[in-house]
Amino acid sequence: MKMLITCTLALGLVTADACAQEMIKAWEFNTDGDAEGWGPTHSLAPFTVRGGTLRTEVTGGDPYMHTMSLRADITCNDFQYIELRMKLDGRGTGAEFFWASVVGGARRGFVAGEERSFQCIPDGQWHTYFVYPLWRDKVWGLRLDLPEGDGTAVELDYIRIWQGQRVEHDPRSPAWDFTQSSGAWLAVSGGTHLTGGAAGAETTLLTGAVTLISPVLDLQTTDYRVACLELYSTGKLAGGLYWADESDGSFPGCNAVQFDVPGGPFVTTLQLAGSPMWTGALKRSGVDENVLAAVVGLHKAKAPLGIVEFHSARNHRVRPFV
Ligand SMILES: [Ca+2]
Repeated sequence: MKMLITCTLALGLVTADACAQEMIKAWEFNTDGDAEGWGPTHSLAPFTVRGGTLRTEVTGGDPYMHTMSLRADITCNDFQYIELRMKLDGRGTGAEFFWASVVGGARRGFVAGEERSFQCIPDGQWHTYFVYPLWRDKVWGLRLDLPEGDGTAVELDYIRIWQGQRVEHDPRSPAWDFTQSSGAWLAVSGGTHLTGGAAGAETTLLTGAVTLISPVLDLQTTDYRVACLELYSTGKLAGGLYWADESDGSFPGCNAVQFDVPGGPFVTTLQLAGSPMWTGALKRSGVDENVLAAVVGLHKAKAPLGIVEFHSARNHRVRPFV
């Protein structure tokens, strides 16, 4: 409850325009006996829609349900997200959305690499999750992989796909001003939508971890030596700064610098040059925080500035992130 109140206050800071969004597709499960095109593909039974929700139970390994009832293909962009309201009673916490793409005009099935994982809270209470797939091209099917654990009870109120507010960012610019907008960074899972405000961009953790991902970049790692990270947190965080030479939103686990945040205002400088993994193109950057019930604010403070600040290899301090 406390987290929800904080969320409301944070959202109140953003402009009406930043909230502009449009529903692309929704499965509400409000008609008894109608699963609206979803089926219990693997290790789920029974599978019943009644009283406004879809109920099912995990009966074995790798439980998942899927639909090909999008009807119209979705033309993809980074700012589309899936909203899921779910009650889960079990032990497992890891879930995933997979999507089926249209490749070269042909409809393909679900394949590894076209998925986004998110953490769930299996406490038998209702929770709403926001997941940004960062999918590409066109999508025609959706699959929900549920947490493992025989006997896990699942109740779904709805699954909705939204077109969120689009935010522009020049991929060749490593500079962001979070007091103006989210800078096209996204809280892709585990938190509320990352919104820009007078104090900077902010998200509220809805689960044990939130992952923030930058827009697509077109930079070279060799132009930068360090990252300066500044944030404000209401609690302790264990975090990591990740980078990738692909723009699909997947980050190799070895492409990371870890850090601990004590809570409160926090500024650190992370050494990147010298790491054998800090090489080649920089297409995405991401920050991962693991903590329960904390609010992360990415502040543009008086000085120094920035969430992640890159310094040039040539003169040691140019082109800050913010
Ligand atoms: Ca419903």
